[in-house]
Amino acid sequence: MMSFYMTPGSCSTGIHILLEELELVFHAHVISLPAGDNQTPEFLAINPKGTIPVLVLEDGRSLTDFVAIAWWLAMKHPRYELLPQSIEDQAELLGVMNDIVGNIHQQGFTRIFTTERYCQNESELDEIKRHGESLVKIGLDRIASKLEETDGYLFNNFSIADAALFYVEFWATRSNIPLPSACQHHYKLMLSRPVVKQVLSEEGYHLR
Ligand SMILES: N[C@@H](CCC(=O)N[C@@H](CS)C(=O)NCC(=O)O)C(=O)O
Repeated sequence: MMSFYMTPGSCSTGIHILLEELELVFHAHVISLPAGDNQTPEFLAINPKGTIPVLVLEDGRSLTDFVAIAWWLAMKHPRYELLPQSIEDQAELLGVMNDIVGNIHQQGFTRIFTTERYCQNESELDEIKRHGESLVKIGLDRIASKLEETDGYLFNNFSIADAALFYVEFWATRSNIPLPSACQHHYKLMLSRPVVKQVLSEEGYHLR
């Protein structure tokens, strides 16, 4: 069986959604980031970068990083059509996912959630948080422009990119960062998917 290393309410929620959309059977290992579970020798042997999500395949190989895991899941299960048809659209999708994970998450939200990592001294905390919020807003506006060209989901039909967008929208709503209206619509559309509600509930979030 595959093993999935995850933290409730983190970026791994997006991969959790994809695993459930694909109706896959896996063993879930909860990693507590505040407790430092991601820095233990056991975890670093699985992912030397010390990050979640990680998907360990049945042959023992570890897949790390959101975009790589999501892409592997989609390619491995083509029947579920989690990628757009043309390779040009697929390439564009990878660019959008890199923007979400690389910029909105790793440049923006990390400054909000782990502000101390960016500080030389405490007086900089507020400024760094505000910088993070501004990067998140700019990034979400960029994604909203893409959403305005389509019919709800980023590439018309539900794809792996929507799972990435969902987790940053989820974080934005919980951090009181307003979503642009196209993202609000996308967020509601995602919440209307039974799997998304189920995953949030399994991870301890009961949204009404
Ligand atoms: N490049 C990784 C980064 C993922 C990431 O930053 N995950 C966070 C949780 S949302 C994490 O593991 N943080 C632990 C740390 O940075 O120490 C990916 O794309 O999956």
